[in-house]
Amino acid sequence: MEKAQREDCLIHCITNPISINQVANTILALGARPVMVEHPAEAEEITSTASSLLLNLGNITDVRMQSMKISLKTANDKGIPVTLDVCGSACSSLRRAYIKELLSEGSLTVIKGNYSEILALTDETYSASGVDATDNTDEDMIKGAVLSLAGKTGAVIVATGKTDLIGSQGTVTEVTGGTDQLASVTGTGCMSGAVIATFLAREISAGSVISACRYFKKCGEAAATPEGPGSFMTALLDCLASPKADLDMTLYLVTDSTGLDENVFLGKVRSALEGGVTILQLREKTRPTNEYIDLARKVHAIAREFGVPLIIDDRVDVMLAADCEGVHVGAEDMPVALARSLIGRQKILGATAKTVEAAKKAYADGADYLGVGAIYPTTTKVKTVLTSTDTLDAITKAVPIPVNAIGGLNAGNIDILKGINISGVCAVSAIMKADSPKEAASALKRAFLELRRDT
Ligand code: TZP
Ligand code: MG
Repeated sequence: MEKAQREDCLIHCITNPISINQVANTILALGARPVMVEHPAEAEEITSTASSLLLNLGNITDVRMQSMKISLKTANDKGIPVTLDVCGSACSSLRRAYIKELLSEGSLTVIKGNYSEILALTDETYSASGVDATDNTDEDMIKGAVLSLAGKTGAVIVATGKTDLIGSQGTVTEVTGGTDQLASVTGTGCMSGAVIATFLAREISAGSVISACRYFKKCGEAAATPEGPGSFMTALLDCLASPKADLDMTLYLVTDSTGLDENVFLGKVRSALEGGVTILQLREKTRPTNEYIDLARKVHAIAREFGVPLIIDDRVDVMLAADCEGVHVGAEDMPVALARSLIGRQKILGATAKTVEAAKKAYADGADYLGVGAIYPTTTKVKTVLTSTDTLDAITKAVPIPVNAIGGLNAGNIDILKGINISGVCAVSAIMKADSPKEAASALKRAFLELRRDT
């Protein structure tokens, strides 16, 4: 299926009343449109106009059971992805029997439940009381259940827990992170199902499901608050709505495709992401606009598999055309305030600053983060001057947004940054010119994390 535009994505949800509002708000936060319809006489009509169908068995009723079957058939006929949240399957034989019926009548894209709920679908003897996850279940046992269910049903299986386990075609991917606070409010499991259904509306793939799980965990982490569960839920929705919320500046790769064949270049980017790059910037100085947009789309697809935001260097138009997460501007590019007014509040806006004054102005004009350098002389083609570590230090103290260092940095020379409150390091050649961008990225990340720990 063609990847749908955000505003085109209608997500039909047949879900429970406990969390219906949170589920609808989650979908809205992701830029898609929720429709919560459960009358059997409306099910076919509504599903046929949707980009994705979410079925959630929480607090199930006869009416919803009837509608779900109608909507499943409609979705299957029209090639619309179906996410089944098997909420409560561990505590209800009615639900387990119903899931079997659904599986015999149609096909599911994703089956999602907590560890107990997934286990209950493969082990007839397993049962639990209540709908909450029991995280003390053996992870290897869950992996086995995930693989066997994936094999039997052809669906991507998502078992959520401290580590999400996503099974598809013989492999299990682990997604770690998140926060215990996700269990402090009701409905977060249903919300994660909504995130999966919404991601599937844009792209039907196991990678899309993995990205959804990563995104939800990152938003949970970013929303964690000592205030308590009420504030956490509010923050969680805010985080889901903004790609900035989970901005991880630890390892910022700025690309350089000079002299590289496109496939080699994309391979290097993928390898770097495998090595732990947390934010990516596509930097193209001479490429014609149409080719820049085309390449941005390709790089964006790869970055999304890793849940990493893609920032476009200099070009607001290219960023908007490829619907990337943000743009980075330097002193000779579009002014920060103007860029902000063109891209709106949600997109990430980065700026280069070489003085405290420029940093303060960029912050006041709407920058979300700053790149500061060159710290060392650089071999990468760039118009820059050296920035002292004293200036870098002063900038981190002058603005409340993340500040990254850039310029000639590699795993062996970042000790110079010790004691300075930067959020991460940026690199071009240390990663792009390495034989293994994966190893170079992972070494640089490790070096920075060690430096931060020792600071
Ligand atoms: N801005 C300041 S230095 C620089 C940019 C884009 C290039 C950094 O490249 P490298 O290869 O990491 O020194
Ligand atoms: Mg620039």
